[in-house]
Amino acid sequence: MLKRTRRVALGAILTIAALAVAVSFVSPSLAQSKLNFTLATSGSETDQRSVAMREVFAPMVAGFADYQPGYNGTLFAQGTELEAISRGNLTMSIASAQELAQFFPEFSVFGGGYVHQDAAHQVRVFNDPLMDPFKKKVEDELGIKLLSVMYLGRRHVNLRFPRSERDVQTPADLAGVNLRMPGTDAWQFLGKALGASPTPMAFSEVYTALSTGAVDGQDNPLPTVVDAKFYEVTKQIALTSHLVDLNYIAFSKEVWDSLTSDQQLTVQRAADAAAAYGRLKQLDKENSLADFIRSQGVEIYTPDLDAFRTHVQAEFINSEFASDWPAGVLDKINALGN
Ligand code: KDO
Repeated sequence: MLKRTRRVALGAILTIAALAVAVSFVSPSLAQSKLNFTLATSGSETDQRSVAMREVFAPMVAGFADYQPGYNGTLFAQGTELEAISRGNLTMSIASAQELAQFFPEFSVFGGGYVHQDAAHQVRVFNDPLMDPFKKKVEDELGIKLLSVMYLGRRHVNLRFPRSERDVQTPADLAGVNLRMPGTDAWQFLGKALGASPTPMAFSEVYTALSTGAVDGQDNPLPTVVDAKFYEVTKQIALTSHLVDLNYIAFSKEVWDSLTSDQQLTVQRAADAAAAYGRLKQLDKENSLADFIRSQGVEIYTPDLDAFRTHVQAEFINSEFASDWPAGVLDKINALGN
């Protein structure tokens, strides 16, 4: 009797052990059946585009994909993300038009000074048929889908010098100013068109470069000045609004093609929802941060905007960049403005 009980108990233990082994084999493969969407950005975790992707995009795709973001350029350095997606090493990035212009020079039109007028204009341009050949080329030749357009904001000139040392009213007042700009040709040209001497540098290095005086200034929207704490190491902001800046949500075409049509629809909706949410948050911050920045000892003022607009637009129109813009595209963009 005792023998039989022991046999039954042993049997039960073996069955449980076998089940445990089976489960331990099954669970990893179940976990793997969910996709991993990696995203690389040089933005911080608290940047509104990052927040929007984490709080809006990620939950919407959670049924079939885990969202895995890498902030502050830790997954891939700024400017190398598109190549990483193209090679199959990354799913997504938050890409600038100037980065795309490295592969397709015509994209420099979307990074041209005083081209977009505001956030709504960016959206109209992105959704207009004028974008179709641009999107198609990126898809066909780089294997990347541009899902949606995110709003970064109006870029302004932000300098280490107090205004008493350098009052920036016109482009001539930026002569000799060593202005950090992101590191592609189209970005560098924007710095030159502003009248400054541009220096290429990754976003993650800007704070230190400002604090040590390796550069005289940088350009970014007010929310970025606050998020990256540039107000700690600068003394003035001239509200040049020289670029209403955008980023595209770039997505691997290879991964896209592996999705079901329902999943594709969900990813597209999630990207649009995140972009819309981030845009509203960023606009809100842009409209409310000036007082805080001033309270930190940074003077904020409006320079001669006509002088900047006229100069920067003429520089672009007469540049080699403009010769890459498809005929009539600037007129179409302008026609979508206010
Ligand atoms: C920057 O390097 O100044 C910039 O603002 C350029 C943008 O296109 C974008 O890459 C942004 O940095 C990063 O996302 C960090 O905010």
